[in-house]
Amino acid sequence: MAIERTLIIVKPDAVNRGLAGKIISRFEEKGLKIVGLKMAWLTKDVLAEHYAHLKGKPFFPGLVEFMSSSPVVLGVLEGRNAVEVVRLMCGVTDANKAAAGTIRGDFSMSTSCNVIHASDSLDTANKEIARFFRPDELFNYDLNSLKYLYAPDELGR
Ligand code: IDP
Ligand code: MG
Repeated sequence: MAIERTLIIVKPDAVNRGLAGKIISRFEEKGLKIVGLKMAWLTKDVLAEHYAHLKGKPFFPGLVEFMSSSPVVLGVLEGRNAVEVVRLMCGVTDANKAAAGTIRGDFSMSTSCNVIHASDSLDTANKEIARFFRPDELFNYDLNSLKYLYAPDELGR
């Protein structure tokens, strides 16, 4: 399993409920490296692109309205198998069905206002990172804890 990067968005419900720090902490505690982090107010245009796979669904207009209702926090997380690890940490889309211990399972009861977005595949992650972050907003640096996070043979680079 290679070192991957994935995109997260702390959604408006989480920002407004004061959960942004707590949610980002979970990823740090897990051992994921933050290589990009910023706040932005997403436009309806970029959201239509980001949620293009849902265009035509009855909840689509409400989703775009919700996601553009306040600033969000965007992050790029790096780690071994990061795309799958972060999705597992978030839990399933319908937060009522998300397992306790996952972010959605612990912080939301909604299918729509489910506190966090995470890329669903490596291909999607690459596209989403490029959608929201310029190259100079992403950082390559050594995490001092790296040698305690993985065994030497697990580091594929
Ligand atoms: P994901 O966020 O778990 O990847 P997607 O199917 O990609 O789920 O949907 C994107 C977002 O659209 C969800 O996180 C949620 O905010 C919203 N959404 C998805 N399905 C529904 C629904 O059935 N009703 C209302 N909102 C939904
Ligand atoms: Mg999705």
